[in-house]
Amino acid sequence: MRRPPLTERLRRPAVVGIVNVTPDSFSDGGRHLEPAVAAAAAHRMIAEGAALVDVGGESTRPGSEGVPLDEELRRVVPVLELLAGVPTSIDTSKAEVARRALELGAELVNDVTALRGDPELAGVVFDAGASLCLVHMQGEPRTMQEAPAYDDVVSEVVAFLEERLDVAVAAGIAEERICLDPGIGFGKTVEHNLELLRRLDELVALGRPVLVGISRKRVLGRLLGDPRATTGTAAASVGAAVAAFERGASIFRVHDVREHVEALAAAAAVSA
Ligand code: HH2
Repeated sequence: MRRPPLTERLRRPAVVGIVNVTPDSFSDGGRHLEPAVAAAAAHRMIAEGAALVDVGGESTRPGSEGVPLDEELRRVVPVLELLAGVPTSIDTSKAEVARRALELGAELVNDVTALRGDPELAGVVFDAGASLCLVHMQGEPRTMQEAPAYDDVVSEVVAFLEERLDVAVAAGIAEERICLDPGIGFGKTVEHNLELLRRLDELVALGRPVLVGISRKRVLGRLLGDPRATTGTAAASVGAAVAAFERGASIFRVHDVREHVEALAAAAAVSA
């Protein structure tokens, strides 16, 4: 029997903990390369209140190159094997990585290419009855921060996600299994990112849960005055997450789980 859609089961606000099994992720690169260390971090995040942990084996930070399939599998499979019974998602654009992860119990595929990277991925998500996160990105990670440009970033991101939602639904994936993500930092200037959060209601209006991933991203360091920052602080991350929550975001992909869970619980109590 197919499980009810994860995107419907997550209570708002839901926190997703990030476990990057990569040597080069911008914030936690190298920390979780040992499977047992990654699994322990995931268990700690769940104990701190994460609804899900997002396991990824390929960095998509600005400037990063792709990772070959074998290497991505080598990184994530042992971690997912250790996480049997823990609610997980897989951060990948590769159909084969998604397929293995779903076999090992992952419930959601988090695809930063929004089904543009691998033509087989939609079928893998459909066959498994999995949930899917569609993310906006202008360009590709290697070059996306070179000169991001939009006429109106919000209407372009909304139109893009609406089109990708149609593509996913046409591939048979139930709309109730899909969440949408404006892709903070994926081909955007500081001002583009802020405008997307300011007008998040326009994305929420598409009727699907909105996921925001701004945790420790460079936009946060830059808005605090360092034009060359490559990361932001946990405190700035929490502030941005609460602001996004107030504008309708439902799911928060974060490194600092306890801080987000507590801050969002307080914000939710105030707005209840
Ligand atoms: N951001 C990153 C990776 N995956 N997925 C979603 N849905 N939304 C995001 O904003 C998002 C994402 C990049 O951040 P991180 O995983 O911390 O770093 P890296 O890509 O360097 O591994």
